[in-house]
Amino acid sequence: MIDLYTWTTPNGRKVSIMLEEVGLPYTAIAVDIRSGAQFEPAFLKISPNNKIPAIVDRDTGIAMMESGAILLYLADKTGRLLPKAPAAKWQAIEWLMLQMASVGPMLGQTHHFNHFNKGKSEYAEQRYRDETLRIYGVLNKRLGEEAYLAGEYSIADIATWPWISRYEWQGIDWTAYPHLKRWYLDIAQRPAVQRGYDVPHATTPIPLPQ
Ligand SMILES: N[C@@H](CCC(=O)N[C@@H](CS)C(=O)NCC(=O)O)C(=O)O
Repeated sequence: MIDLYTWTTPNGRKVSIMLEEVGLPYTAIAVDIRSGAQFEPAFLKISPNNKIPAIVDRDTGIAMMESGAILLYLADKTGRLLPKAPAAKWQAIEWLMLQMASVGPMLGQTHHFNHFNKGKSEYAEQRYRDETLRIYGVLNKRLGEEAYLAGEYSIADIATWPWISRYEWQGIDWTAYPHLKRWYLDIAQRPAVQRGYDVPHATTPIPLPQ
């Protein structure tokens, strides 16, 4: 049994989608980051950087923060969604690291400056919009070559997809990204993704570009 501390954000959804995909039993514990619940001392013991997601694996007693590390842990625990062949395995880790280092942090800045705080800084809006479009281009190119980021569906896709699901906040015109759109819509059809998206509670339906 896994305790998942989460909220309705892309980073939280990565882990609920993974848990749904591998079928591990888990309890979702809502940490409302709008009300400051991430700063509660009990939560900080599990997640010292005061961010969701975090897990406690009651089978092993292991507590973890950082979604990329958690995805690797769950893949290792279940033997699922990290390819076994060395080349594909390292590709999955490579694209997972790109998600953690670039996709999440840069698109997150776009949400901050271009969605929530428009008009505060023209420079930051331009900078993060350009970087978001550049990253969309990198992903689109890769997905024009492979069906999924590491060839087969893996934790790299699970880490990246929830960030792309915020494309409306990022002001994306899909015309330039047909391969990324195909991948996004394909993953959106997966029942485990649909269930994981609604954890810890349902918000709006998964957005689907035309
Ligand atoms: N690198 C972290 C980022 C986690 C993160 O940024 N979580 C956000 C929600 S998506 C959060 O908990 N923010 C609360 C805060 O910063 O106080 C991960 O991938 O787990």
